[in-house]
Amino acid sequence: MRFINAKFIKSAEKKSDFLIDELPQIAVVGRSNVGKSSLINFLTNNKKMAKTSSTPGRTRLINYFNIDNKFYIVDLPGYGYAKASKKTSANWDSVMNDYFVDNNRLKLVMVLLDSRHLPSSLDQQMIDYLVANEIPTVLILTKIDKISKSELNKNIDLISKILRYNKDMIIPTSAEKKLGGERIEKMLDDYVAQN
Ligand SMILES: Nc1nc2c(ncn2[C@@H]2O[C@H](COP(=O)(O)OP(=O)(O)O)[C@@H](O)[C@H]2O)c(=O)[nH]1
Ligand SMILES: [Mg+2]
Repeated sequence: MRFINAKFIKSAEKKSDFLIDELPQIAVVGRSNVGKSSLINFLTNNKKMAKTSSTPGRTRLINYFNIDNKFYIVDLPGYGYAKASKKTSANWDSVMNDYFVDNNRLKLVMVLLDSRHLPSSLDQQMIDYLVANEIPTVLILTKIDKISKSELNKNIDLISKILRYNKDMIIPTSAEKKLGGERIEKMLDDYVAQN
């Protein structure tokens, strides 16, 4: 791993807590339980960096991780948690909207999708929203250790067609088996360097 020094900086619950400084930000989104925290732990090579949980929906905060004093990885609250109340969902929408709109520090959003499944309507909505707001995105497929190579290739084809993403913007990963990290790092380096 080429990310040497990763550090948790802070959590934010609302707009007034947001971290704004000169460093670029790369955000991570996806439904609850897709593997956001595990991916961050994998990329930072620290099992405790972002809390992973088998109880979905518990991470309701925006968490900022400083990577080598070059950029932040921003772990955003997961969507689609069935047991979340209406009030919680409405609050989620408004905090996410606050985060995404007019955020000139935000350079890229990694949208995580479970490699075993086709994108849900919530995934589609998330992507449509980001595209409408002209925010660059890449798709990160998680948990590829749970499917065969041929199923994975089939799903990459389908996801590429359904969501209309070029395959070089779809990165298959496994936090469990530590696969795909180098491709992500290279891409993040490029985004941070260009912007
Ligand atoms: N087999 C496997 N399990 C994973 C992988 N990534 C995450 N998980 C599991 O999926 C569950 C949810 O992961 P978590 O990172 O907490 O998801 P989050 O809610 O999106 O932050 C946990 O039980 C993880 O251990 C992976 O690459 N492979
Ligand atoms: Mg999490």
